[in-house]
Amino acid sequence: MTTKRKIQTPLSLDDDQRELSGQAKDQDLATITAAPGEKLTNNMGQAVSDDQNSLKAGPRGPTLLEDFQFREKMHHFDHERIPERVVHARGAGAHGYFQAYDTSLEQYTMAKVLTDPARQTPVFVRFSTVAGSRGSADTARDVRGFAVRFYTSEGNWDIVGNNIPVFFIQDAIKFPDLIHAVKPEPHNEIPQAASAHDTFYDFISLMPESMHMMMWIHSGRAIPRAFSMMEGFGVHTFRLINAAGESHYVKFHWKPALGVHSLVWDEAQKIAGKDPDFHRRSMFEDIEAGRFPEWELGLQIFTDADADGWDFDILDATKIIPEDLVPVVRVGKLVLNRNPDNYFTETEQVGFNTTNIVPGIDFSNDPLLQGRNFSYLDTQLSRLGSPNWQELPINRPINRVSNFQRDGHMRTTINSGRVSYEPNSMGGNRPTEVPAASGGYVTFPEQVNGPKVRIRSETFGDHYGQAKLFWNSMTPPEKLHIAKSWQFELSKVEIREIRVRMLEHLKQINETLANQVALALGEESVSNGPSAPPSGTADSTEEMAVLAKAVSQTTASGDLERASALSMEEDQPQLAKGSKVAVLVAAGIDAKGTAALLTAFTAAGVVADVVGPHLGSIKGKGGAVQANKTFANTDAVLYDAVFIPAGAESAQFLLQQGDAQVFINEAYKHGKPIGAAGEGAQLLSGSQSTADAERMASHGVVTGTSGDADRVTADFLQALALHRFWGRPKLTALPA
Ligand code: HDE
Repeated sequence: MTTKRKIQTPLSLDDDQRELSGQAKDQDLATITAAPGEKLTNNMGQAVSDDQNSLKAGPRGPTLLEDFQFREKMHHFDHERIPERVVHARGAGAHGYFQAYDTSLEQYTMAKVLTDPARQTPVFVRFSTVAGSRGSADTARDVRGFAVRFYTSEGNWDIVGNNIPVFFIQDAIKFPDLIHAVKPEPHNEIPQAASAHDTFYDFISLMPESMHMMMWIHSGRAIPRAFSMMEGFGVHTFRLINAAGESHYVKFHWKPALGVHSLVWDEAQKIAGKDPDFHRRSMFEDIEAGRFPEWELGLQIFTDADADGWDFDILDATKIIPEDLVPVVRVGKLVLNRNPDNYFTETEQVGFNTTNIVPGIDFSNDPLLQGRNFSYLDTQLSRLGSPNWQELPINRPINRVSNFQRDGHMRTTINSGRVSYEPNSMGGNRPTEVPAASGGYVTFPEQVNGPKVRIRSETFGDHYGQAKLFWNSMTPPEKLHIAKSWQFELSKVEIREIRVRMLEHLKQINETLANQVALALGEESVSNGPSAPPSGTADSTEEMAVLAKAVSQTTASGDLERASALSMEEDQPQLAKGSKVAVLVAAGIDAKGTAALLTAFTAAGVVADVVGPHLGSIKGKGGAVQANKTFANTDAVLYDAVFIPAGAESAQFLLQQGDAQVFINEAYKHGKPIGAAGEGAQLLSGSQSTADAERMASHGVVTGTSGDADRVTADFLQALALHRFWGRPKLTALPA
């Protein structure tokens, strides 16, 4: 028996659509799950009797051309791959829904998806990196794509956004150059999914408009901890249009329920080897386990009159509108609650398109957006191979599609009748145009008047003001990581002139930062301004202290010195929820204490892996614990924290294990909470020592006797909510 499950919303067709497409009712768009006893067939539906041996002239003879079963199977296999996306090739997606809050947005927009709180609009979201190929690692330093498709009753609406609110370039005509520069170099196809190479910085060093984006790229934003811990941004200014046809400008934001968190660069690089699927795996597992990723949609709504007072142009995608100037109003919730059934047919074949909009939403004249509006439709033709790509299940809108378009490669809709043109008298002139009052899409009639010119507006001219604002808005640890990232990337650039040009740009942003980077590149200071001790030769607290004082004079930001919501360490919800902890065990572990710990973790929404010398049952005091990971198959970089339960025998065993020591050292070095109960604390050595337990607890190293287990667990969960502790003693000196 064949089990066919109809693909769930948004992909199911209503009866009208079926009739229109001519597809039989329970045959179309079925998800096939092989049932017990299911027959194997070829693609023509013939039952296959032997799928092990090709047809030969005798047992040792040549394979025959007549073997149509073999040829069909091989033909399909030979053509299984489609071109990967020219950018954003590496990605992962999920289904879910969006529901608006009751915020009376009708005064701004007639888009029902935003105004009707009773509706749950189905969505498909795809996250991605930009530069790497389809098989590259998730944790590359890169901006993340954050593309959301709403399957609204008025048609598909796509916000094809990123996790960084600005972009490298101001005009779409520079996009092919940017991507050529960042992709692997053409002569040797090196490096994969990395921007730290000559051609990228050659281009960037000649494009000062990219410097604001480059500051974000060198921050933790470009190495997120999880998709569910990233913000999303529509980047461009769009328009909201109300029923009276009035326009307001809008910027779209996605605010994650778990707050914004990042990896550090050392972790990101190690994870790329230990688990290149780190991000896609955790989203998949979270959704399977019912820990659904959530965001709120935020809007910054403003008018031309507001914008007149600002010293930057709202059409320039290299600028943010600081939330201090226009607050973000939260208007609805996005929940991802279903994994795709099949990666290829859903996540790979989804074709997002910036021109997918619905009545109530419109474009601005941002020249980057205008260029994208050509590119997305165009690119689907070469990637998905046919102008009928919109008929693929993942790309179909949920409402009925009815027009006079016909034919083309892989057309699946079967339009009946003789009429495929308009106007006609033979078909009753159906389908018929829809007036605006009844929901027909009408472009906002903006008055446009000007000479045809190839010119960059003078209002796009300030390239450093908001880069300075971003720098000023960082906490000292964030500044430290930004400085280190610049040191790393520029040190990989082989041509000195390019490195020196980059230092000149950094000098425009902040002299202390530039000096700090210059030191690592073996260059003279760019100015007589302050510089900190070189990285690696001192404790990072000294470096942070110098960078903390480094503040720039900003412009292009409404006279703000610093802006809220840019730092990932401030203004964030303090939640242990969503964290992942490694619990290190060995024979003799306090089994009861470990069980209580795991129960407390589950209650707090914290996920735990029990890491032991082998998988399965590990005998402990008062019972056994089950290890689901081993020291050989996992690593500290894959966790947010580490905990060592009590147990004299287990502590003695783990002390002899180099792997366990490295685990703890790495967690310490990466600023992660460490918890230890009873004898478990014996594993903390040297700088992590418990001599001054109170002081170490303030640095996120929580210890206590096994009798004090509840307090230790509670303090550890509190430390988890703070995520990282960068002021730890001897962080730089630790070998890990
Ligand atoms: Fe894209 N971009 N882009 N981009 N972009 C594509 O479309 C392009 C830009 C973004 O998960 C391509 O279907 C141009 C900004 C995301 O499937 C292509 C320009 C932002 C995704 C394309 C930009 C984005 C893409 C490649 C400069 C954030 C992945 C495959 C004018 C606001 C969507 C495809 C997915 C993908 C062109 C700049 C976001 C070639 C010409 C700015 C999230 O059409």
